[in-house]
Amino acid sequence: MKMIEAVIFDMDGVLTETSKQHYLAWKQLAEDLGFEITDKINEDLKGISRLESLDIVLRAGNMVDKFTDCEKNQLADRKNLIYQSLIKEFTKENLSVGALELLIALKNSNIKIALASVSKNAQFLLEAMEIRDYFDVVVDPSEVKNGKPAPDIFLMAAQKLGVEPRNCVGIEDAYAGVEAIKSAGMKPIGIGNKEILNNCDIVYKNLGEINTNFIISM
Ligand code: B16
Ligand code: MG
Repeated sequence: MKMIEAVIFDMDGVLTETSKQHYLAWKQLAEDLGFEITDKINEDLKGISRLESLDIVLRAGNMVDKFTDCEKNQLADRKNLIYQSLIKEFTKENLSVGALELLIALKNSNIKIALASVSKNAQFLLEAMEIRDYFDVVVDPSEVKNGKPAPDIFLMAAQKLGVEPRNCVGIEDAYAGVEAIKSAGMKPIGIGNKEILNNCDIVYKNLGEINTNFIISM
């Protein structure tokens, strides 16, 4: 029987806790537009692309039809500038608990590693947190047609790695991300809250709880 050959990671909420900074940036943008968002919206934004997230935020302020596509792009750029100012001093200290140890253990077990983040800031974070060299493949989200929950980004990662999807494990913090992993025919591991990630059988609080031998035998 073939065992797991590759692990495909999500970035935000898995390798680092940037969902907080994404939320704070959206909150700031909403305030600039004259409305409030609460952290209840946070789960809906996880794993969702920048422009799709903007629509979710604008809907919360009943403003979704108030802007042209060009204006929406400008608003998304504004949010991104706020987000980038919040992550500009990130270092390896901002890696999630157990992230570095898991990457090292996977490398030592000859498991391939890829990144399947829809964030256009993921490359910056890989470099800033000094983990780029662990990744055999980093998918460029601008090459991917359909965002999560579509399987596209995970399938592209597997294809670039040269590994069959059924021999891949995907690790995600977002409900939409777990759906993407499952639709890709891969095995999902959730990071976060079991009640929120109720579409995933295996959910850990953080990467530090994951045993590499368990992954290999999945
Ligand atoms: P950016 P992931 C996702 O990253 C975030 O979860 C989501 O909140 C964000 O809107 C999206 O990236 C796009 O990010 O605006 O930086 O391109 O979870 O797929 O690593
Ligand atoms: Mg995520």
